Amino acid sequence: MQTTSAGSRLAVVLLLLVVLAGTCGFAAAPPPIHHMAQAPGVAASPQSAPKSPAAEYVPDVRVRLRTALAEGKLAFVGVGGDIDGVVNPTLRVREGAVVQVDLLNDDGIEHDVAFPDFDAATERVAQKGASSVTVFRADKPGEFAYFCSVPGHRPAGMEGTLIVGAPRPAAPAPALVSIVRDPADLPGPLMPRPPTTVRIDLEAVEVVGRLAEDTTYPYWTFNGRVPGPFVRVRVGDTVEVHVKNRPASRMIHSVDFHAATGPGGGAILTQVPPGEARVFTFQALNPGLYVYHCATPMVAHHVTSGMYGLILVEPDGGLPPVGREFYVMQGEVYTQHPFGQHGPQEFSLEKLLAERAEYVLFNGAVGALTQAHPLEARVGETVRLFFGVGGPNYTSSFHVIGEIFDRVYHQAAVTTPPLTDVQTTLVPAGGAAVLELKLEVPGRYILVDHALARVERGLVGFLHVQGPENLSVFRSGPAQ
Ligand SMILES: [Cu+2]
Repeated sequence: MQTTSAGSRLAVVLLLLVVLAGTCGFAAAPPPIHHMAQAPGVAASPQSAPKSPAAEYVPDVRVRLRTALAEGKLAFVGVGGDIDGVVNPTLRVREGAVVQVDLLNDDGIEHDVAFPDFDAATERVAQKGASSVTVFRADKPGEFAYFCSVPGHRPAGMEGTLIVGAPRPAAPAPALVSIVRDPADLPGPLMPRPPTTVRIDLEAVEVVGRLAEDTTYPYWTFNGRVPGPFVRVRVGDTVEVHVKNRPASRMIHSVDFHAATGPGGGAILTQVPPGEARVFTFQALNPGLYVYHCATPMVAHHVTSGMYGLILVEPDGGLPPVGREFYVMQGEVYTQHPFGQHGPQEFSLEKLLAERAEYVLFNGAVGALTQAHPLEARVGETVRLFFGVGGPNYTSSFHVIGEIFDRVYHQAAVTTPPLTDVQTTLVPAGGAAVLELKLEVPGRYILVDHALARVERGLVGFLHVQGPENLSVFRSGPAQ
């Protein structure tokens, strides 16, 4: 056991290094290290060579366990998902999955959790409330033990089974409503024209939608999606905003356009009870990219529920042409149960007021920009991201792993020359930025808030870039 433990710690250190390198974007293509250090005296099998989980960045499976002392016995107890509350839960993962295990010390006794068949273990943690994490690839099928490696704890009850193989045939999942806005769903640049009147229709839709795998949340939306529709007008245009509230709604809703000049941005004129409609009109005096959001008390509750979007007021002559444009917004969700809990989730006012989000999301749901709608582009294109933060509370340190923003219209000030060559840009709650990237190298780039703990709460997106390799810009191995 000692040799395994030493190997495991080395493995954890190596993993951390590799993961950190990948995180900060300075890692070249991962060197061919085995993903786990071998226990001393164990030869690496040739076919198990380069499979660094760091390349995955986001684990395929995340398991959370807490330690517990009950009736004189020690145990692990599952947290969230299918294993919530289960003592020494049986963990099932598919072969090849990158598995992250979070261990929370909940009894104040020193523990770890070890998966010796995968040379993986967490650090030992002794203080109640302390945590440790291990990551490994489940690279062989079968049934394996996991347990606490502190002497005496396994016989005292701290052990369970990890099954690696074909997933259990799942009961047919109920069709969950998606509220995700496709980031490619936005109108194109406006043709040159004199100022005109533009009509916008917003409908408040309260809908139980998919928040994460097997998890739902009572969203409040504009037009059924998060964020609401992307609105595009030209400076000088007159904007006529029609706000409808579905008869089935339980709440009053409204809209505050940051692009409007006038009290409340329209909020006072648009408080609309269920089944009714309101109209207000503003002239778009200032070019820029602006947030709009519901402004009915409690405003933060309406915003966290999904009621935000962006309006672009194009400057005279529009923005310079680019290959593709995308629409992405960041927001937080405050649920009573912790991140990862399956089933219907309910809102927590206490967590909202404490600004302790359980979920932090791009375009409304976990997986919105990784599974449902990754951004797709080609080498040689310049892409423009219209990025906004609905919030309601968190500022974003927005970053694309593996890329550099060639131009940043900081604070979405499109009438000021853009900053050039920026790694990470701050976008405040209720603010936006216009970001441009020239794509030189194919591969998968990762949209994050560089407050990276938020990745663990769902805040991650992919930008897939197809096209020929560009070895003079980026290559494995030495220069030639
Ligand atoms: Cu509302």
